[in-house]
Amino acid sequence: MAPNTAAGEARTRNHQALTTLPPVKFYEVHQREQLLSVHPDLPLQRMWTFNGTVPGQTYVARYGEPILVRNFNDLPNDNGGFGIQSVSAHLHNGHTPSESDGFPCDFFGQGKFYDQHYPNVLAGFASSHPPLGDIRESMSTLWYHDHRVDFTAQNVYKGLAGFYLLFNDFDTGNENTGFRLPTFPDFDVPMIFNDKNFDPDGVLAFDLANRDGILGDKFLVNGKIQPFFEVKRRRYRFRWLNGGPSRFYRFYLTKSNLTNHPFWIISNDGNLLKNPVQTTSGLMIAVAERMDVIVDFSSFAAGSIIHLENRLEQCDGAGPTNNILPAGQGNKVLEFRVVSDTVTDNSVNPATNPTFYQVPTRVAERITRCFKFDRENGQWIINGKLFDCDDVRFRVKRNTAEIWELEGGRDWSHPIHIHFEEHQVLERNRNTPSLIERGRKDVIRLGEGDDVRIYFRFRDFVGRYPMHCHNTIHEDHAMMLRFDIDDTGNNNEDCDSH
Ligand SMILES: [Cu+2]
Repeated sequence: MAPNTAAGEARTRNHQALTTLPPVKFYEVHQREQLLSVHPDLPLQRMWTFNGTVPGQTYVARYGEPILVRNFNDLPNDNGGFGIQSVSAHLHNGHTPSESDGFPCDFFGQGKFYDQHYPNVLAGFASSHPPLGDIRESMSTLWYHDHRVDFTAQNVYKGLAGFYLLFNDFDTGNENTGFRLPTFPDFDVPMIFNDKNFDPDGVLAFDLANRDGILGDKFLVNGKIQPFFEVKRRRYRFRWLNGGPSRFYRFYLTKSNLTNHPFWIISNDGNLLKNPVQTTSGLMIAVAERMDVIVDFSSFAAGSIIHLENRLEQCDGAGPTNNILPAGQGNKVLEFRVVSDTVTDNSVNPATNPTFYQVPTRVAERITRCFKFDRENGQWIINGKLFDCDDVRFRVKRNTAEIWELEGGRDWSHPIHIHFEEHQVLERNRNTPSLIERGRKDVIRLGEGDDVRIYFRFRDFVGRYPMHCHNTIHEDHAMMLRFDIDDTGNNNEDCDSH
């Protein structure tokens, strides 16, 4: 399906699957400036939005129901000091044909629009597991954000991000059916975390000279600075997303007596784990990672206050120090206030060890490729090179499996995101990964000198996709590469080539 350039469409490549997976819902989205409050004590901020809100509208999507989003660029001429008025919206980590994926170089300017087709199909639907795919590869919590090459950090910092939730017959959004996870939206609440800086006049500020990573001193949840949230005495599902730009979090639920309230992790990067994993020692979230958790407030009396607290020390863009601050001395990002309503709770109790999805079995890989993430002359490189839109670093043969070995540099941490398919973490520093990391993921955390082996398949669609650091400052300076999926493949960047 060709682009409608006469009408102002900026898409340059044909839709791969619009006729085979026709959309059943249509959305019109206007990316535009909107004056929004981040805190009652600060002036209204000139945020860049999807349809007027930060975060942008939450998509409630279902497997088997393709949608089409028509994205208009209505951004203003005056950028207020940072941000660029051309955009490419990426759905992270949809199984999306390349031309709709929001490839960083598919950006388009003011007055244009771009049609993005989200098929909402399981990976493998047209290859390994026809016709519907493998239910174990279901995603739940996705997000979308601007991905404009060289300007992603600025544009997302200005507000261009939102949630995209995918449901199916098991993860239904209703606690009386399927896996019986807490009902959306009353007890299933997406939360995006950002840290930002404001100038002495209280206006949102972005340091254009910083190439290491921007740390903010104000902590925002869903676009508000350190808000409160009233909860009932029951279980909730929270979908925690680190929206960046650069900080790593380790979240604890701190009670007023400074002890921890344990909670359950059920999903990593939108992939439900095999079983819930309880934590009493917090939960680390790198930029772009999503962690779905179950928190049970039923043991608290009405009037109780619990803080969501980031206790991970981080002093600069290099990454966290890995010191854990004492309870009560971290960043109190959000205040939960328990209210007295008695409510029924039909959601599954994670302590009963329900089973969600097993990790699919592997097939033999065609090739192992190696990638080293490093720093050179104040820029960020992968295997010695900066990002270039036209440089196809390697070609993946469609419907084959690959192993990638990712190696971190000295002194720096990088959350690495690979578009399109989820990977399985086989080894981290030659050890079996933790229970939380053992599922499927799309962001891999590279701590100082870490090396990880990941496995994935590349199925169904062809075209260009990126791998990049999701510390968006690193990404923009230019820790990213382009790979293409086609029906031939090549062996570039294999482990023997460098
Ligand atoms: Cu990085």
